[in-house]
Amino acid sequence: MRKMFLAYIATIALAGSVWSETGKICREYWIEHSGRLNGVKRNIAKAKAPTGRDTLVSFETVCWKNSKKKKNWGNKYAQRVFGFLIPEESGEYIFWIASDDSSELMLSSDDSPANAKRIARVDSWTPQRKWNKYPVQKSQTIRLEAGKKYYIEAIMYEGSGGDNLAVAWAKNADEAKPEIIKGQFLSTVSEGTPSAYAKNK
Ligand SMILES: [Ca+2]
Repeated sequence: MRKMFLAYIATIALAGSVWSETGKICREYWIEHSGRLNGVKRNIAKAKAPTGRDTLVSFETVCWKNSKKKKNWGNKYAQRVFGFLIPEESGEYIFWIASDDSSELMLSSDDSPANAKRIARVDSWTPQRKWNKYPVQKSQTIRLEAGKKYYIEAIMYEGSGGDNLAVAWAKNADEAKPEIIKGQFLSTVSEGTPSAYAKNK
């Protein structure tokens, strides 16, 4: 009986952890998307159900540099990548976003999506992991505290041709070396957590 009870508790814990795991970040995508980036914001504001959801092990969605089979994910789609950023070290940080087609990166001052502000963007498109095509891809310097949870969210849309999305960061003193944010600094959110764009900012 005790064994059964423990198994039952373990099942509950497992079910509850699907959308709240460290080492990963959530992605939602809409296929047959139209309306560029404003269309993505409308999807979110109107709670349009995504075509699908998955999780990523770093803040990057297409990895054709590592796999010839994944050169492009698709055409006419939109996506948002969202979760918590949990730095291991306090300090001054800089963020970058690279994407094809356009994108925005939002970062909160705490774990609430409502306090997120846009810190970087791509208005047209960039090659994958190309951090310096436009000055607006790079954020201002932002102070982060070790162990604190910060809500982070990127939105992006793809029309046609190549597609990619990645977010990098670096300590201020190390700004010549942007690194894609690894899963160890990321965590998924609980199901039902609102988007930073829920109020169509
Ligand atoms: Ca494209």
